[in-house]
Amino acid sequence: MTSYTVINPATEQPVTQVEHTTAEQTDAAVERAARAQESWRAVAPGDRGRLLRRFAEQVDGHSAELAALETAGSGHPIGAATWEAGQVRDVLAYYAAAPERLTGRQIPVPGGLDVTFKEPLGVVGLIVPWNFPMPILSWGMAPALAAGCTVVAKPAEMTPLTAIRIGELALDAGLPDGVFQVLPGKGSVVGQRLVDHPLVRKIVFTGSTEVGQQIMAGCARNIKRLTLELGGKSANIVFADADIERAAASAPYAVFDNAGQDCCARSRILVESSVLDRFMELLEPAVTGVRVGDPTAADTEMGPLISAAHRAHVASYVPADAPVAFRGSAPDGAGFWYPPTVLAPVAASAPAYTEEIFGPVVTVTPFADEAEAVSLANDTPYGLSGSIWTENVGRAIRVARAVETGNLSVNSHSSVRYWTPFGGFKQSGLGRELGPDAVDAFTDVKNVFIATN
Ligand code: TAP
Repeated sequence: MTSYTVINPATEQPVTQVEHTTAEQTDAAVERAARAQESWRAVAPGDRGRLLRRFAEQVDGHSAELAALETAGSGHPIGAATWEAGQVRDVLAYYAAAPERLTGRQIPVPGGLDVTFKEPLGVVGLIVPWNFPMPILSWGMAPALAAGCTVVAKPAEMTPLTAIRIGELALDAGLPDGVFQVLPGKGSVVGQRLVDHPLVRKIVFTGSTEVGQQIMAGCARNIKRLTLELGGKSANIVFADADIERAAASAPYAVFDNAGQDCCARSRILVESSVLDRFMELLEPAVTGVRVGDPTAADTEMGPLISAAHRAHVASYVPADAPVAFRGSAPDGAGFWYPPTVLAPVAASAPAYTEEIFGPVVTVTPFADEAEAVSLANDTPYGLSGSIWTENVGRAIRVARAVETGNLSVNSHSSVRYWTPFGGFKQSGLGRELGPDAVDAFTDVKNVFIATN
């Protein structure tokens, strides 16, 4: 059996060693999940809700421990990691109310009665990336469990620690054996087996568009249900009539959150030409003011990148002749540090402008008018997120409707609320997570006609 040494990205020191799950162990876990599903779906709705609330309480009671694990294993600043553990608790508590609301319909038909049932799909395979190990795990896990599905989760190879601990907390909360299992290991082994195994009825995948394409092809073999949350190259559009001070102060947090390792990162700032100079003047202190450093310190805003290889990848977007307008700071010495970096002016063909960087690098591009802003924002195969800054409410709505992306904020850089739907347009994904309807994605509708004559 092989194993993986989890490395602290801020110190480059080993944290712990985690054994890889094999393909045979993955099959055994899927079979256990399929057996557990028979009884889990039969648990009375109120009791299923109660168990999920207890699971939320367990997470809440261990949130400091989970946050510290994430800081050590993923380099997230402790403040952010604490929020992420709270997100798992809140998502579980939100979907704990769903089992008692999984209602079907009664449809008028001649000669009888027609009713529909929302039946749980069965075993769900949940494949999670390394950038937000806790929240993304919870977004699939909680509604699937609420629907009466059982879940086999595969965390990213580099960041398995919090998922493993959350799996233990599920058992402590009283979830029956086999209802929620966490299998650390490789995507090419555990992830692939979840995609291929006929007893896994749905895959929830969050990760790169390239791997998402392979997974979609794999799911086609068994007509497996699929949710895909993929990459992004989102725009932050600043109009001349906006509150430019607020727009500039917020812009670093729209892209450098989690060191830019964020699918919703607004990594292209588009600014109306007439206010470009003023915006850049205001952006510089906002960028240099981002507190980058020791992720265990309470006031740190940005930590390191996940690995040396990822840092080299991010750095490749900023070659020696790159048009660096200004950059923030980053510690020297051990740790996979990279400073917040602003590139301007950039060519429309520059990889930093066209590709998802997944690091703290942002480009700034001017536009002449609303039509050009929309056209630039849409000139990408992705469509996940974005922001619009304007004081004109008509324009805000017009542009929000015109930008081909799933999640937009006006005069804000916020991205995800667990009680509103989240997901991508175009190559950023398929299906929606979160919000009041997310449980439906883990059920199939069964239609039953009962003759009365
Ligand atoms: P990927 O390399 O695509 O990996 C994501 C997950 O898939 C990991 O658990 C990985 O396992 C697994 N995997 C890899 N190959 C697989 C295969 N052949 N079959 C099944 N599973 C496989 O992405 P990443 O680098 O971890 O994450 C970054 C990407 O995720 C970015 O593009 C980012 O935009 C996207 N992302 C999107 C969202 C949303 S909500 N849209 C949120 C976060 C991240 P290993 O760890 O073993 O490789």
